Amino acid sequence: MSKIVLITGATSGIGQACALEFAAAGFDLVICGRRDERLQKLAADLKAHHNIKVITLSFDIRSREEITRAMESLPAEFRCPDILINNAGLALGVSPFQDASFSHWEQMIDTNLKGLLYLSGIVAPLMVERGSGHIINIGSIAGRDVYPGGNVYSATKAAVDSITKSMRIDLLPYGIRVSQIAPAATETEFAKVRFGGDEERAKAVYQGFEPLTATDIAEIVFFTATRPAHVNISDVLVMPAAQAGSNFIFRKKTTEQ
Ligand code: NDP
Ligand code: 8X3
Repeated sequence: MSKIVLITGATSGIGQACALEFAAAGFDLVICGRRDERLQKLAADLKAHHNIKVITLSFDIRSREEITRAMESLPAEFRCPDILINNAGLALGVSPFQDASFSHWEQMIDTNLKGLLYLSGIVAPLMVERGSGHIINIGSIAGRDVYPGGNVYSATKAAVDSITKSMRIDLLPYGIRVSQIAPAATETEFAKVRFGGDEERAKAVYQGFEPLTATDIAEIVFFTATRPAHVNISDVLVMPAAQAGSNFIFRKKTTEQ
C-alpha cells in the first residue's frame, strides 16, 4: 500500500511544492488549505499526472472544530497519515512591537502555533496507536534569530522549534520521528501575504539576491521523509547562499539603486 502524506498549506508555496514532490514519488496525499478552488485544481493536476489518490480538505487551521470535522470526514485509511507536514503559516506586517496590531498577532499565533498543535494533537495519538509515523514541522530562521519587526512571527516560529523538540522526546518510545525544516528567505506568496497583498513591497524583499524556491525546501522535506526508518533528520536550517542570518542578506546593487 502507498504511504499517505498529509500536507497543510498546500494551496501555495512550500506546501504546494511538497505535494508535487511526494506525488511524483507515488505517495497518496491529503492536501489542505482554505482556498478550496486551488485544492481542487491541484488535486486534478496531480491525479492526471500520477497514479495516486488525492483527498482535499478545506478548513481554517485556526478552528479546532473545522479541523476535527475535516479529519473525521476522511475515509478510515486516510485518518492517520504516515507523514504529517505541518506547513500552513504566515507572517503579517513588520511593525515594531509598540505599533503592532493585536489582530495580526492573534492570527499568527492561531495559525502558526495553535493550528499546528490542534492538527498534531489529533494525528499524534493515532500514530502512537499504530506505532509509526513522521511529523515534519516547517519552522523558520525567524524562530532562531530575531529581526526588527519580526517580533510575534519570530515568537511563533521559536514556539514551533520548541514544540518540535518536545514532540520528539514524547513520541520517542512509539517509533515516531519528528523533524523540523527551518527555511530562510524563500520566494512564495509569503511576502505578499505579509504586506497585505502589496506586490511591489513583496518583490522588494527578494531584490538583489537569489532567494530559495519552494521546490528547494520541498526537496529537503522529501529527502527527510524518505530516509531509512532508523534515521531521523531532526533539524535543518536552510538559507540562500546570499544569506547568513535573519539580519544578513548580501544584495547586489541594481542599476536603479
Ligand atoms: P505561502 O503564503 O505561499 O503559503 C502559506 C500556506 O499556508 C497557504 O497554502 C495557505 O493556504 C496556508 N494557510 C495560511 N493560513 C491558513 C489558515 N488559517 N488555515 C489553513 N491554511 C492556512 O507561504 P510559504 O509557502 O512560504 O509558507 C509555508 C510555511 O513556510 C509557513 O509556515 C511559513 O511561516 C514558513 N516559512 C516561509 C518562509 C519564506 O521565506 N517564504 C521562510 C521560513 C518559513 P490558504 O490561504 O489557502 O488557507
Ligand atoms: C520567513 C523568513 O526572515 O521573512 O520565515 O522571517 S523571514
